[in-house]
Amino acid sequence: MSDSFYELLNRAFVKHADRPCLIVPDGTCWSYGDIGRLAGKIAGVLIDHGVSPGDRVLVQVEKSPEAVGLYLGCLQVGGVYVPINSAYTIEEVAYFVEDAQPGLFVCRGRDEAALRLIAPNLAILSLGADGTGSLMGFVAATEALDEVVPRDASDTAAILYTSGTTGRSKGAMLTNDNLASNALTLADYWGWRDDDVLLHALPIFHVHGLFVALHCAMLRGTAMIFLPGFDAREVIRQLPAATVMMGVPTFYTRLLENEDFSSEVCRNMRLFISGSAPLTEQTFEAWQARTGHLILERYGMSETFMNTSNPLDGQRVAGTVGFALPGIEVRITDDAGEVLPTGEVGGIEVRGPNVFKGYWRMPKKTAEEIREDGFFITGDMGVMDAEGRVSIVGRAKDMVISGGYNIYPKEVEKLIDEMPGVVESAVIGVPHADFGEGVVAVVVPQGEEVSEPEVRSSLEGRLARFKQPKIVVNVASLPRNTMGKVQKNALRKQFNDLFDSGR
Ligand code: MCA
Repeated sequence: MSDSFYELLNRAFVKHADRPCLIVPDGTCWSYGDIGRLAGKIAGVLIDHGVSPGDRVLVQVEKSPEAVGLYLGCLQVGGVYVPINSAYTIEEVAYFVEDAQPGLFVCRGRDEAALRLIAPNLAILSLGADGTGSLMGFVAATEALDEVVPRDASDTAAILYTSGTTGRSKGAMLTNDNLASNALTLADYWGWRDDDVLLHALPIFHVHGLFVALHCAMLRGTAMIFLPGFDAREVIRQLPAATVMMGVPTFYTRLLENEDFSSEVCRNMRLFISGSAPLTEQTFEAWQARTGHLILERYGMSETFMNTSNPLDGQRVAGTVGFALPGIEVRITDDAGEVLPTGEVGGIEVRGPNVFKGYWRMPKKTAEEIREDGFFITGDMGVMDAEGRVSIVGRAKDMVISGGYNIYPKEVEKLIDEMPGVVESAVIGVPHADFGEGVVAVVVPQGEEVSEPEVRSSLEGRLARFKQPKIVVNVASLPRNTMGKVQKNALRKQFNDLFDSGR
């Protein structure tokens, strides 16, 4: 048996073949046997389309059981799975095509024609039946692959793109060992039970929904209520049948806003997990008051999967992300990498089998962010107490987290600065009741003010909607320090209440 992570999953699929795996809202149920067979058939199609071990399979599709099958089929043949956000525009996708150098692109049927224009030589399949080369169409006529193509623990199994401070996305190479070690650790740490039912409403192109959620359930052969996205009413309808939910803080605040949400709805729940963005103490407390449950907050990144977690049984403390997971080391350092005394704020660094092997085709960036002793510099600022409990207090990187998505201001500023009539801009995140942080563009116009619709229309088709500023404000000049650097802290302070003021 090789070190392919798929060996582990496949074993669970065979063992639990008759158990439900994915239950979709119309009641259709895919058993583990069904999902394993679908993966095997998709693996056959991938091989027929020339995918060899190590080849990147770039994927931009909607969430569906078939999309899960595609991920698994890709693992089975030793391909490198590269999922990208379904909200990305064709202009954004062009970057990933160029950077990932995929052997195959699996897309939505509706995007096929545009993709063929930007990448005429790329092998392209649409996932559903709506394209000219339909992957599911081929599945019907393909023999399932039985074996798992052998891979080493250190071979890359997936590349997840994370936006960079320079505006260029970096592909984090995640190995079979990264996937396996974190999945096994989490299923254990969170006490995954044989009768757990996971409510899955997250997207499956990020670590949270794709790896953390799917892997815990799949390793233990437990059912998932598999929703296409987050809709508070549908989640409330489904929650009584679930025992575990994973979500970003926006899930929790939206549920609390709903009058039909009560402790009765949560009667079978044993665990609510939150991550991808800071959970406020206010939400933690409101959740406890309404449901009696303490949300378990944990902390991870695309480059490292999960690093820390509040405990299953011990005390869950609001505003903290808990302890380093078993087998993972976390330290707080100063700029020079020296470990700081307990209680002092510094950079969070992480080492363990969860840490990625580097950025795809960016050895220099990798060397800058992974120290020689193996610690990864996360870019988050934090503090650790005497017990080892970690709290995150800020970010060293200029980044906005909106509804669990990371948005890098540079990428937005670059496009706004290109607009006629704009001298320069600064993009910041300020408190937003729904998304945690909302994107604001502070613009210095050349003459007349630059309006929100003007900014929106110039970004349309170039930048995913979720990254676009929700508010545009005009100012005469940007505040700068003596070195000439824009003082974003001053702007964040100035516009802190912008989303409260009825906009
Ligand atoms: C949607 N919109 C957003 C966001 N999502 N704007 C800002 N921030 C967002 N996160 C905008 C759309 O562009 C659209 O704008 C309008 O809201 C409605 O879009 P819709 O798709 O209907 O939105 P929604 O369904 O209400 O989505 C909100 C959401 C979603 C459910 C919070 O963003 C979501 O599922 N977030 C989870 C992200 C996630 O999984 N993150 C994990 C990554 P317009 O009307 O202008 O078109 S991080 C990770 O994996 C790390 C490692 C970790 O530790 O977990």
